[in-house]
Amino acid sequence: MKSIDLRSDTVTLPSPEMRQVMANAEVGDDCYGEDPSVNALQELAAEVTGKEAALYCPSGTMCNSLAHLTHGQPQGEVILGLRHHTYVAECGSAAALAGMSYRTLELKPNGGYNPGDLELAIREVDVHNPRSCLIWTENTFNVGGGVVVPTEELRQVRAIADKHGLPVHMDGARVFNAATYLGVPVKEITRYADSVMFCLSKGLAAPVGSVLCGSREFIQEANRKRKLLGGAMRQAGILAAAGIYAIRVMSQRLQEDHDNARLLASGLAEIADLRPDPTPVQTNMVFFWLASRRFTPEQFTQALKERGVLVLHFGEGRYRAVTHYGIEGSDIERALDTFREVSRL
Ligand code: TLP
Repeated sequence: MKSIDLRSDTVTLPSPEMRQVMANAEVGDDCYGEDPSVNALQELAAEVTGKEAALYCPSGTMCNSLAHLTHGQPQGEVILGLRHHTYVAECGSAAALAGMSYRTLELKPNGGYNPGDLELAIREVDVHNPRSCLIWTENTFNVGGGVVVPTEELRQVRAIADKHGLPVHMDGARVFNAATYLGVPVKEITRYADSVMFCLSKGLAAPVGSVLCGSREFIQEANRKRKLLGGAMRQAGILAAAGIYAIRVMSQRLQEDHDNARLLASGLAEIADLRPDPTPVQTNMVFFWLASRRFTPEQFTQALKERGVLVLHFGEGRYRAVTHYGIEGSDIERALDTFREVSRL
């Protein structure tokens, strides 16, 4: 029986067509800038995000680390949300790698900052203070429920950043989901940030990789840091070719994932013991709570797993199910049957 893996959209497998494109990719040594497929991916990523240049990296975490390293400096400070992925799930990279401290703020449910908090978080220039170096945004906002940060919020952040001469980075791991939800081109969202990273290996279903985009100067410097981190690859075009296919083809099917997520959320809402997050589902993520104390999180996820459904426990009795390529409407129906069965145990 097919297992229905809803733990993340990172579990997607390449389609037969994507594998074909990879097999036929033209390659070269990317450290000499000679891999035509990597170059083509970087040009496409820059065009899609409306930036001058782009850099292909092994992971989203590395792209975000490069943003910390390139915008930041030792004794600097990055301003970010308490529940932003780079703070909660990237091993403290700004501190560990870039020598910076974190100024964390509570975010609004829509993933935006309270403008007053943001202004106050920016340090005065004083010998005692860390230097404010960077304002972070994340879109879609993962832990916030996969919500799309409203454009007005991004505009406000941009205005405050400009007032204080600070750069803005967008962790756009799932910015194609945000663009699908809003029905706008990706560049309409990324225009409010100086740099943006997006992941090819999540909803876009490529096996590996993320892209960091920004000004030519920024990317040139980030390229040096990528070398430092050991992220410079050689015949990476085999992977980059999958990335091009992901952007061109796989980005067109994300609405299907969003529809499936809504179907799942409305089914879960009917099941006793389960409480969906109050924020309505916008993209491909469904968060819910287990109200009953009959199961520990381990018992609950195990009972589902034994019946072929995988979800992720996000801590404190909150769970996440993510829809993605490979999950069909019929899988959602089967997953709901399984949730009903487990809730009757
Ligand atoms: N997120 C993964 C896990 O780390 C939880 C997931 O399954 O959602 N930014 C955001 C917003 C992310 O959600 C992730 C990965 C990353 C960055 C890091 O990307 P990778 O995994 O490519 O390093």
